[in-house]
Amino acid sequence: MRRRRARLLCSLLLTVVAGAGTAASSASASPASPWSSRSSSASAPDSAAAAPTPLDRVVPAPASVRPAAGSYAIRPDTRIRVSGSDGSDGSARSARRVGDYLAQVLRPSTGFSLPVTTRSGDEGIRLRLTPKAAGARTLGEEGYRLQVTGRAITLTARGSAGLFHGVQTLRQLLPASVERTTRQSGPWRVSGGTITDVPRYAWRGAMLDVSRHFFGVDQVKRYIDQLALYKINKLHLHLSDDQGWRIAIDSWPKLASHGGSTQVGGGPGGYYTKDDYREIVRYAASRELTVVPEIDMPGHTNAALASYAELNCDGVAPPLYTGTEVGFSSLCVPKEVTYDFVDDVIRELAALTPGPYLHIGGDEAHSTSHEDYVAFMDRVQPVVAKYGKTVVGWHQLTGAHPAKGAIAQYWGTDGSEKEVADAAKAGTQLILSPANRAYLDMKYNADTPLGQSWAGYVEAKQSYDWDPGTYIKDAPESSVLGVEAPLWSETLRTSPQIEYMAFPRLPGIAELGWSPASTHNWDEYKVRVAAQGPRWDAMGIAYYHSPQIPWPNG
Ligand code: TNX
Repeated sequence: MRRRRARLLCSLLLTVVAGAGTAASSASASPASPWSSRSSSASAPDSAAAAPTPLDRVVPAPASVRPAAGSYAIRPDTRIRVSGSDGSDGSARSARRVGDYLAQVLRPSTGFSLPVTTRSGDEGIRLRLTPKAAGARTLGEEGYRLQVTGRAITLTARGSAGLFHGVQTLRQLLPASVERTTRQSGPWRVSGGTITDVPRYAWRGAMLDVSRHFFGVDQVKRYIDQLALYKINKLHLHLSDDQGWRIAIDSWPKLASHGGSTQVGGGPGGYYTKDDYREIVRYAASRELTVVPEIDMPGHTNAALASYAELNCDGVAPPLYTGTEVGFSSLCVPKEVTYDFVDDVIRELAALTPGPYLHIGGDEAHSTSHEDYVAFMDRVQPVVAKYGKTVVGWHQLTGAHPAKGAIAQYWGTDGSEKEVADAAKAGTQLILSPANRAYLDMKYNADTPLGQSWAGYVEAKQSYDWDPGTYIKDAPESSVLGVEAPLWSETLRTSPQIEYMAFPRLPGIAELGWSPASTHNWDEYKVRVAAQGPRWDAMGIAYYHSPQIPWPNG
């Protein structure tokens, strides 16, 4: 009964979202938007009054948890003590940056001043970045240790990413109301004990399709903040497709000005200036995410073909496209100008991108012959290397000749593709995004008002319950670099719509990427993810109330 009411409420809310224009979807609009479930959960029992959250009630599940007696309470006079190593490795600055971030999270809801200080002390919240400490060696760049006693919370890491991920764990150990932006009553207690945590995989990605519908910088930042909560470390931006070219390229200006001028359904579209893109990269880095830009080629290129007639084999520019069909466009493989274009685009994009990866797409090239596809990839992959980047491509690349070091992103469903396994055996690393598990744009069920269903319905359990290490038949487990959750935007226009599709599935994919396989257990996971619901309410995240998950607030 409660569930049915929750579902009804959900679909009502969705009707509101579906009708909301893009203006209502900017980051700043969210906390106060009619979407936020703040008011509905304000009357829920205050979880802060209950026992503090057990140390293992965290998503992704930590690698090791040792509970101990007692707890630490953040108080009005608590300080955040940051320290780096004595050397000039920048660790002191990084520790301060993470300390400032933690303070920003905690100050509004606690109402405490929480000064960030480099003064040492054996009490308070202590963030220690010790790149060379012997005891920290096993933590790697992304791992952390969180020790909680009655006197102090001590977070130790070797890299700023580890410290930052540890802060995300600490947030989840505090009452959900800590995420609110107005003063709450507390108390702010954290259970005693030690968490030692390292990721299973190096690649824990999320992809946002900004081509089918364009999302502005603030919307992307809002999503970055949500990804960071679950220790996602790659933001893959699908920057071009048939419906829109979304990044300014100086040497081919019409790509953005014309190719970016519309979107699915014929709206105004948009594109990132180079400064916009730099700002996204900077913000992502401040949340320990690396941006992976994608220019999809040789198919999915109508927006480019519409912008420059010479890129077409017949020399005629097609009209802009605002539908949702795929597979009808192709760059002209035999023409030399195609490679001038590709070189210029990759050069400018590589120069803007500090991360080591550049994604060249390569999926659904149904209008390119196999021979042309192979010839195109043989010419284009070395261009990516020439500009100092590592090739990432959709797994169709494994049907051509993946360059040495190239990474293939798997988006099939059952893991049976022989060419993918063969490439993996020959050294190609794999990112797993099986469409019937990891695609966040698939409908949850027949009633989901957004999304697609070509890979089936993907409920929360279906999305979580698989093993990336063994998913591709006959691929060595060591070839798996990690996982990624793509969010295609044919049906999505607003931040609440992004959130409805991403939550609760995204945290499940994040857990597959982070947590040891030994922790994998749906019945335990569903309880941990249920505890995220009140946090999402507090943050104004418009999530899907999956009936498979025992939400504490219905
Ligand atoms: C397949 S997955 C696509 C996209 C669509 C998506 C919709 C992949 C590499 N290509 O072009 O947007 O399905 O679910």
